[in-house]
Amino acid sequence: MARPGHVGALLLLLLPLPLLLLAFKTPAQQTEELGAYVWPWPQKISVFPNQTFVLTPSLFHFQYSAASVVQPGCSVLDQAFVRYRGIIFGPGPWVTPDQPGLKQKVKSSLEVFVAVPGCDQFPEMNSVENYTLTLNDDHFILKADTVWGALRGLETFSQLIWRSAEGMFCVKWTEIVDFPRFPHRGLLLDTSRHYLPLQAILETLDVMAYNKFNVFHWHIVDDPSFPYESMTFPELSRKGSYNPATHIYTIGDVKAVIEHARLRGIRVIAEFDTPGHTLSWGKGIPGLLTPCYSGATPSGSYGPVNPILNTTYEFMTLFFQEISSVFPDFYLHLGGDEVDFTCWRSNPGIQAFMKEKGFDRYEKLESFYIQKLLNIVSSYKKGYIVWQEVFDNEVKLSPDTVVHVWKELETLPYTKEMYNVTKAGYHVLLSAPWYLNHISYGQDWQQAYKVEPLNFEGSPEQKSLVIGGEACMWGEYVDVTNLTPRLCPIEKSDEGLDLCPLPGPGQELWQRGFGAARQCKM
Ligand code: CP6
Repeated sequence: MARPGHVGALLLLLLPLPLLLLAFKTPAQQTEELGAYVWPWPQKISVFPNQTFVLTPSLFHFQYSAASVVQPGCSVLDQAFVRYRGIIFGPGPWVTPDQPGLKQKVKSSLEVFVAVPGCDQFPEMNSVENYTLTLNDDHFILKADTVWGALRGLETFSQLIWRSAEGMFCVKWTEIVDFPRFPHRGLLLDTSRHYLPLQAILETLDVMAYNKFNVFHWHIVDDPSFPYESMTFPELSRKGSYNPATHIYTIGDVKAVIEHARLRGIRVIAEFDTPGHTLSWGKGIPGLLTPCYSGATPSGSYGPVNPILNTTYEFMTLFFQEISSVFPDFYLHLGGDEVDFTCWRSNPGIQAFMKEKGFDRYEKLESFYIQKLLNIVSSYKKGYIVWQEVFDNEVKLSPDTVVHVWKELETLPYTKEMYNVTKAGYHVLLSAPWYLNHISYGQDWQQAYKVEPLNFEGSPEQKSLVIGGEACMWGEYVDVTNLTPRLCPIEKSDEGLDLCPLPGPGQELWQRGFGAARQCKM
C-alpha cells in the first residue's frame, strides 16, 4: 500500500505545470509567483505566468454568451459591465496596444454566461455565488449559476488586470473555480451614534463588493438618534433625529441604499433594536418607554420600552408592518441586547405586573416582551436575527432564528456561546472577534484575519449551523470623517504587501487561507 508520501508524490506528477511550481511554497510566495493579487483568495486558482494577454481599453466589452439565459436588459449585469469597465480602465486616455511586433495576444471581450434566470430579484441567504473564470487562448469566459455569482466573478476579473510599464492593460492565462465558504458575510454600520450621509453608505457598499461581502447590517437607530423617517410615525425622526432637516434617511434614501446594494449582490438587513437602546424612540412616541421612579415618584428619566401596556404592542404592530414592507430581505434584525433592568425594577406598575404574572426575574419580563414582538414579526412572514441575550434568556424562538453572538467574556467566551447556540439547534452568526471600531495603535486588524469561525467544540451538524459573520462598525467614535481609515487600514503586512482589504471576516468567510489585497478604492 502506498504511504501518504507516495500518494503525494504521485499527485504532484499529475498536476499541471504551474501548480507543480507552486507546491511547497508559502502563500506569500505563491501570490508573488502567480503575480495575481486577488482578495479574498479564490478556492482554486492556477495562473500560467508566462502567458500574458493584452486588453484593448477602447474596444474591450463584456458580452452575454449566446447560451446564457440572462441577456441584455438584465439590470444587475448591464450596470455591472459599465461599472467594471470604469474600475478596470479608468477614464483614459490609453495607449493603444496595436504596435507591430507585439508578442502578446490581444483580447477585446469577456463572455459572461449565467445558467439560472433572474435579474430583478433581491439576493437572499441561499443565493448561489459560485463562478468559474477561464482566461486562455481559446476563451475569455466567466460562468456562473446566478447573476450574483457573475458579480463575484467580475470583481475577481477586475483584480487580475494590471498595467505594464508601457501602460498596457495585461492579464495572465488564468483559471479560477470559486465559491464562498459561508453564505453570510456582513458589515454592520451604526447610523445612530453618528449620522452617516447617504453617500458614505453607498461608498461603503462599493467597498463591501470589492471584498465580496454580501450583507449590509444597518443598525439604523439607537438611543442617541432616530434618523429613519417612518411613513406611519413621522414624529419618530421629527423628534428623535439629530436634525430632521439634514440628519434623516427618507424613504427615497432607504430605497437608494437597497437598490445600490442589490446591484452589487448585497442584502440589506435593517436592525430596529428593542426593548433596550430605544431612548430616541420615546421623543416621538409618548408613553412608549418605561418611566423610571425614584422612590414613589417618577424621576423624569426613561428606560426600555414599556412591556406591560397594550399600546406598546399596538405601536409595534403598525411600526413593524411598515418595516416589513420597506425592507425586502426575509430577515429583520430585532436586537434584544443589553436590556438594563434598573428602570423596570424602579417602576411600581411593572413590579405589580411581575407579581401578577408570577415572574421571579426580570429576564422573564424581557422574554415576555420579545416573545410578543417575535409573534408580530412572524405574522408578516419575516424571519429574524436577534442578539445573543435573547437566546441566553431562554426566549422561545422559531427554528429559523439566527442568533448573533457578540460578547467575549471570561465567564462566557464566544466559542462557548457558539457551542451552546448550535447545540440548541439554532443558526448562528459571529461578530465577537470582529469589532472594527476598536482600535489600538499598531496592526491589531491582523487578529481579525486569524479567527477561524468553526474553532469551537461541536459536532459537524453544529458547525453546519454557522451561517457566517459580521464585522461591526459601532458608531460611538466613528463618523463620516474616520469611517474610511477604520474600514481600510493601509499598512504593510508581515509578508511585505500593501494591505487594504476590509479586515474582519472577508477572507475567513470566503475561504480560509492567505490572500493578497488591493486598495479600497475609496
Ligand atoms: N450598541 C448596541 C453597541 C453594542 C451593542 N448594542 C456593543 C457594545 C459593546 C461592544 C460591542 C457592541 N455599541 N446597540 C451590543 C450588541 Cl464590545
